[in-house]
Amino acid sequence: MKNQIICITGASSGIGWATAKIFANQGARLILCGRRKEKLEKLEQQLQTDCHLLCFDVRDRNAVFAAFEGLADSWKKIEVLINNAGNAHGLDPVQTASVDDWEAMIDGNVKGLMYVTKAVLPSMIAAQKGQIINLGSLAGKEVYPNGSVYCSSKFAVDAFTQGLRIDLNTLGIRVGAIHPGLVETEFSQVRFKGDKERAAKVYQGIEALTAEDVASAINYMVSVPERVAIADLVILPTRQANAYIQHRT
Ligand code: 8X3
Repeated sequence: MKNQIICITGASSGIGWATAKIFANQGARLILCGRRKEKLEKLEQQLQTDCHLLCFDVRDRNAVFAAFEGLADSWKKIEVLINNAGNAHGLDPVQTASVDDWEAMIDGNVKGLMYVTKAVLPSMIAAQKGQIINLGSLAGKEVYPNGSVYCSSKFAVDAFTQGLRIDLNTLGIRVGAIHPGLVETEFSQVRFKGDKERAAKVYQGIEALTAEDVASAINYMVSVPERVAIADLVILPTRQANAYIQHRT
């Protein structure tokens, strides 16, 4: 992994941040993408490795393509892409949910992930090697009440991952997705628009995964021999059986 160029979207918090740390500790060179420049700079200061910051919103198609086209030659050969950026907005039935929330999820989790993938692919295709890991979710495997559009966005990530693996099959590029269940990050605070109390309830009475748990599974997907492609990895807290059954005490 030493000196490999690894690009992480949504690097400024949660799973993205934890993943950046784990790769930095192994000497990877990191392209850290996020919306918040100050947060990215703060992260960069904590990492003892060569970093390049790209500040854009994955929903902004032109900004995404411009960011990757503008990379200096020394940063162009991205070997691993971690498509981590994405969020949940709201937890409401279709009939009362906000259309703005829907757009934020579809534009970011689905279209944004597709833009970044397409923008990064040319250098992997030229090298005839590379790896793309998409952050799916348990919500991309099971639909739960009030999650119709968030789940739709993650089902789309799952389908896109499968399609991408088919399309890139002759090119030596590994494609996989990781699907976490409950992870205690800013996820629920974003979903509930800053309502910390409501967010805290999501993790009450159950030991949720940490961002570091997911990051170490991503590290595993990247660290296996090149002949091995971890295609699909569901990771749950021990006390979560599926989207509905969680043992809380
Ligand atoms: C996060 C997992 O199950 O809360 O994507 O939707 S879940």
